[in-house]
Parts: sequence; C-alpha cells; structure tokens
Amino acid sequence: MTSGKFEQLERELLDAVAAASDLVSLDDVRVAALGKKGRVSELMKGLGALPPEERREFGQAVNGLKERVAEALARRKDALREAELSARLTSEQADITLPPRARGLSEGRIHPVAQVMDEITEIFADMGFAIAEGPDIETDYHNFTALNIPPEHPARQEHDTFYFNERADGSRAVLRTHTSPVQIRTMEQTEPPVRIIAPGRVYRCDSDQTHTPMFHQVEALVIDEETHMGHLKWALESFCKAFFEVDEVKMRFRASHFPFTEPSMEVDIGYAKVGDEIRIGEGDEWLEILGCGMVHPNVLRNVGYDPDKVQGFAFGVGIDRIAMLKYGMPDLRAFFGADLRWLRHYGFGVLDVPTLARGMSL
Ligand code: 2NM
Repeated sequence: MTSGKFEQLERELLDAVAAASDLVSLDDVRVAALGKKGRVSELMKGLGALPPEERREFGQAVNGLKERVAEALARRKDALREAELSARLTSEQADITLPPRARGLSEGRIHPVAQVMDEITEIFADMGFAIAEGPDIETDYHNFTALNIPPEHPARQEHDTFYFNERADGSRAVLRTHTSPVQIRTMEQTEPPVRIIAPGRVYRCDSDQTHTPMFHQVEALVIDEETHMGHLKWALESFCKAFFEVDEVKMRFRASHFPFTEPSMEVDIGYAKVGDEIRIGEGDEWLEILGCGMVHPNVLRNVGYDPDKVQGFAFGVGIDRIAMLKYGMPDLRAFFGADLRWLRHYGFGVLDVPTLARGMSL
C-alpha cells in the first residue's frame, strides 16, 4: 500500500468522523474503521504478507493512522455529547414557577402521622426548640445504659426490644425502643443549655389492637442551670392547647416511675365524650397522653454533665396515639396498612402545611 493510499484512507475516515451527526452514527464510524473487521484492522492483516524489511514501517504507519482516527473519534464524541446535553437542557426545561396541576395535588395525601409530626415540630419550633434526629439502629448503650437502664434492669424486659445478632466483639445493636438515645447523643455532643425535640420512629416487639411493632414518638429535652417542674408544666400545657386547638386544657399529673427521670410523672388530659366525638378541654373523663419528669442525675453524669450545675426536664409523647385522639381515627393498625381509601379519608392536603398563624389543621 502506498503512502498516497494511506493518506486517502485517513482523509476518508476523518471525513466520516466529522460527518457523524449523532453518537450512534459516530459509533458506526468507529466500528467500520477500528472494529475487528474495520478498515484499519483489515490493513493490519496485510502485514504478514510483506517482506520483513517493510513490516516495521508499515506497522508504524497503520498505528499512526489508528491513533489519529481514534483521537478524532474521541474529540467528535465529546463534541456530540456536549451538544446532546445542551439540547436536552433546553428541551427538558421545567418552569418551576408554574402552578402545580390541580389533579396531582388533590390525589396526593399527607399521612396523618406526618401531619401530626409537622404540627408538633411547628409548635415546639415556635417555642424555641431545635429538632434533633438520630439513627433508628442504636447501640445498647445509647438506648439503655446511658439512660440509667443497666443490663440487669427490669425495665429492659418491658421495652420488648428488637435485638440484632451479636457482633464479633460481643455487642448487640437494637432498634431504638424510644427516641431518648437522640437526647443522649445530643447531650454528648453539646454543652448546656439544651432545648430540643426528637421526633421519629421507634420499635417494640408488640402487636395487637393498640400496638404496632413500629410507631412514632416525640420526646423533648430542656437542660440549663435552673429549669424546673414549673417550666415543664407550662411547656406541656402550652403544647396541649396549641395541638388540640383549644383555649383551656385540664391536665392531671400522676406520680410514676421511669429510670431516666426523678421525679417521674404521667400526664392525663381531661375530655368529654359527646356522641362518638371526643372533646378535649371539657368534661371529666381522663386520658393518659404522655410521660415526663426531671432528668435523672445519673443520665446527666453519663453524658458528662455536672448534676450540681445543670438540670432540666424531659417528656415523651406517642404521636400515633395523639393523632388518633385529635383526628378521631379509631383503629391504629389501619395507620400502616397503606390502604388508599383510608388515606383519602384521613389524609391531609399536600399544601395544607400547619402553621401557628394559619392554624394546625384546616
Ligand atoms: C419519657 C418520659 C420521661 C426522657 C428522658 C430523656 C433523657 F434522655 F433526657 F434522659 N429523654 N426522654 C423521657 C422522660 C421520656 O417518655 C415517656
């Protein structure tokens, strides 16, 4: 093959590369030139038929041709890719300032648990609480030991814990049985004052009419130099009024026991039953809605705080339970059944975001 023919082939191939108008046809050009049966590869096959003294020069010429064609292919590929991307960016543009389609919005529903969680975070954010989160899979230490529940403590049985298999080092992870480990992690990482709520999923191996193995909780924690039970009572009363959207609530504090608080209390809220409806703030029936107390000195010590210098309160509320109460949903198990009829009935509009100014639920 003469050098003139080499040059002609190269020109042909480079022209074909330049003429390829999209990535698919460019790849056809690549296969026709450099593929196994492509024209450059076919050239290489002629190498063996040449006299030994010509092979070296011929081989170098073919390789040079191959390199230049490959380089042209790569450059063309980049250019076509870029052009394709800009074409897509222009054609797939979305005007995010357009109003949403009414149909999509009216079909979608916010789950009552999500709605109530939004309501609760809105109320506490307004009081100056920060929202804290942590992992669902916890260490035994954060879920129990740090909370003044040592390994032999009977409270461990009551928690119906889901345990993971033992690790090589003998430790066992758990699905958190409450959101308190979030408070522990927060205190470990920050100095007082602390003012947080921790909403989220919790897990207990318990399933019947009134229990699901996964449910939702929000816990609150306030720690500083002089926070006392008066502040706790005020915070709970303010929360209940805002949440149930009433001007007055009746609350009853009963002495109780939790390992992580001392003293500990359970709180009942007064209600009246009118027909099938439950009216919060009226009547003389009582419903337990939360547990609370002053954080135990051992818990404070466990996170490196000095109980002679700081103190504070904590409480925990079951979200699913107060959602049932507020929105009159009688069956807890329907919450997690993913039944669209139930969601359409009890769900909330996508744009009805609860705010204190507009109201919690519209
Ligand atoms: C409750 C009741 C009472 C609680 C305590 C703590 C911590 F981490 F500060 F020790 N977090 N949550 C607490 C106290 C939770 O739930 C019924």
